[in-house]
Amino acid sequence: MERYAHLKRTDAEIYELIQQQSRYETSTLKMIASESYASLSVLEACGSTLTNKYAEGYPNARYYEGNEYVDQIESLAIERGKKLFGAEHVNVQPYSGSPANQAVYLALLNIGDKLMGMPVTDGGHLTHGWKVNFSGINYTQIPYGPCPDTGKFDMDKIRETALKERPKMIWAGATAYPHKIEYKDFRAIADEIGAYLVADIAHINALIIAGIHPDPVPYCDIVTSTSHKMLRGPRAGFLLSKIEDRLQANSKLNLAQRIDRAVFPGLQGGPHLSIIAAMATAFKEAQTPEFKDYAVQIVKNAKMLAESLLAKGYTLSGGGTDTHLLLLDFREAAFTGKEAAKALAQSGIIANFNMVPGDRRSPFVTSGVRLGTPALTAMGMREPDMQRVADWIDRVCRNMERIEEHAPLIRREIAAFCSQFTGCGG
Ligand code: DSN
Repeated sequence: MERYAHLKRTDAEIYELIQQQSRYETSTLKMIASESYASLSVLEACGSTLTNKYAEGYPNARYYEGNEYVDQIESLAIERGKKLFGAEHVNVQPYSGSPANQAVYLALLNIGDKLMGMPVTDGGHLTHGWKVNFSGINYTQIPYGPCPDTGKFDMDKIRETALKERPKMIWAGATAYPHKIEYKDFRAIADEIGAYLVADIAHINALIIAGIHPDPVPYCDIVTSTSHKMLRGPRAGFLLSKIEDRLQANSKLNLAQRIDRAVFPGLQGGPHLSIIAAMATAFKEAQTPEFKDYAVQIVKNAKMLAESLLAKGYTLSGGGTDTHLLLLDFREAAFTGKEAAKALAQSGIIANFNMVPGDRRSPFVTSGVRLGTPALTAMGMREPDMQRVADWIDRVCRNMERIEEHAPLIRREIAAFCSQFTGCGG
């Protein structure tokens, strides 16, 4: 049967918009660093009849009857997650990354407590204590970030801040940091002040799975993640943790129990079972050699893109990348990050404007553009393709003042180029 056959018949408007979005994505260069493509198997599980079921609670301890099969599905997701990450405890119920992070606060902190995290403007996430987010409204963020001159963390400076402020928890994680995060160093600081260490690996989980990025699991009390982004799973979140609480050995509930209680009933009601099934599928796919190749290629592609842009005279925050993303630094340019992102999108290169270390422009316009390679890698692109991508980016940036004239031609070239790649799942 034709895919989406029923939807096409009963809701042609939504069907057509989905088709258009799908065609748009596959005929442009999807370079938003937090996006990739879920496999068809993951999409099928997301669209399954499991969406009809309520199962508040956890496997074998539900508040509803009729969960024999969904218990098996959630248990499978948990077991696969444990194996994939080497974690003692896994919770697969968070609706997404932000609710997963919310559960961490509920499990570890009291309202008003101090935590150390990176402001959004330094490459952190909203939920790491940003002032307009619940995490900044209810808790006290002690900020840290990369040095404006090097674009990298200065661990001595981070330690100094931690010793002075003594936060109860430290976030190690980012949405716009192109370098490796050394969890071991963060753990040493956390140990000195008796703080919890929590990693948010939403952006880099596939690199950790492939063994090409330091592994947070041995060093962190809790690790949070999304299952979409480079993991290529459903739009959801999950939590990995130790079972015992190393800072409160005598507490009535251990760490794993506190995490589970924070997710349900603390924050959420019924788990999204179709999504949990899709997460189990994504965890299975992530154990294959093909997935590891994909993760390794993401970084090779990012490095080649960085090299090609540097060779053309562009400035990259931190001088390049060790991960899946790079930050084009337009602090000295006549145009803003926002103007560049718009011109790139008009030309078929979809990215987002982003603050860069030392940015003097406002977060609403910024001086940077964040570029990521997961989706292009999932489509099947390799290093030589990145050189072509760099050429197009360069053409857009060199012709900002006459972009209306140049964009249609570049966009047609990119659409023809993208049509050669079939690995995008959708
Ligand atoms: N919004 C995501 C990103 O683009 O980095 C993080 O959750």
